[in-house]
Amino acid sequence: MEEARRWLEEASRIAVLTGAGISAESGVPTFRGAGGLWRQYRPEDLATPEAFARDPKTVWEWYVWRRKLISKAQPSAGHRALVELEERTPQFTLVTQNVDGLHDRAGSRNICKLHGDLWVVRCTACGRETWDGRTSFPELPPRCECGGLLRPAVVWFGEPLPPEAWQTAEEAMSAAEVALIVGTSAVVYPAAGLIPLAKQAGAKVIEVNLEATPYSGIVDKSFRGKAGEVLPQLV
Ligand code: BJW
Ligand code: ZN
Repeated sequence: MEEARRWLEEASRIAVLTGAGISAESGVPTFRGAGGLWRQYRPEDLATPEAFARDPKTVWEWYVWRRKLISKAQPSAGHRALVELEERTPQFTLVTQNVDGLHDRAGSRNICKLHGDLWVVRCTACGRETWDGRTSFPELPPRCECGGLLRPAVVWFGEPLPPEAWQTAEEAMSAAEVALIVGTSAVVYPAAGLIPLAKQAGAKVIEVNLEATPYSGIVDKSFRGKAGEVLPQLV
């Protein structure tokens, strides 16, 4: 712990990668593991363009359920510790796979959203993107002014990541002296590939997770614990 604390204190370039685990203590269910199911569906079966094409109403019902839940949730001690780390670090990039907006609400600034944003909708016909904070809709699926179906502006399986966000993430991870990986199962690519990328580029890699991940063996320090408990100790 002491050594990892010192790495974070002395580094002037830090990149962080977060996943659903950092929001678990805010009461937002993770995708995999206990509590990952919604009704009888697995997230992997809902977070696809095929599921949306087949049954947009059910996919939207899942997103509306999550919107309601997240709108009532508060950022956790883990989110807040990353704000503090950002404030004292000259070059800091927070790369997140999360779409919940809790890093924004905690006060993080330099956020790179790899999988989009739950609070943004995109028209499947005209492509227009707008911020949309509603937690209930008069009809599902909701429609754009142009008449087209709206979808959440998130990245589903089989879809490309936003190229600009991906480039920023790769650059930040390759340039980092310390990479901090928090609350991700590290099984979804290309995001998980940022971990070996940082390591190969020479960063000290610190992992914080309740459980072991496929990369626990290659990182420099692996802390098994809750983000909301470990991060405040590290920062
Ligand atoms: C705690 C905690 C606490 C709990 N404290 N810790 C290479 C190999 C194999 C497959 C592929 C590959 N490259 C691409 C693929 C295919 C696919 C993929 O990765 N599949 C694998 C699953 C096999 N990837 C894609 O399809 C990606 N696109 C792509 O590759 O495009 C290529 C392309 C190019 C050009 C044209 C077209 C295509 C897209 C991936 C999109 C992922 N989308 C989702 C949904 C987002 C929207 C939404 O939220 O609704 O993103 S899926 C879901 O998984 C979500 C998450 O961001 C993502 C990662 O999950 P995460 O965050 O790691 O959460 P969990 O639940 O898995 O883990 C939580 C962790 O927290 C656990 O480890 C716990 O222990 C821990 N934890 N409480 C600390 N308190
Ligand atoms: Zn439209």
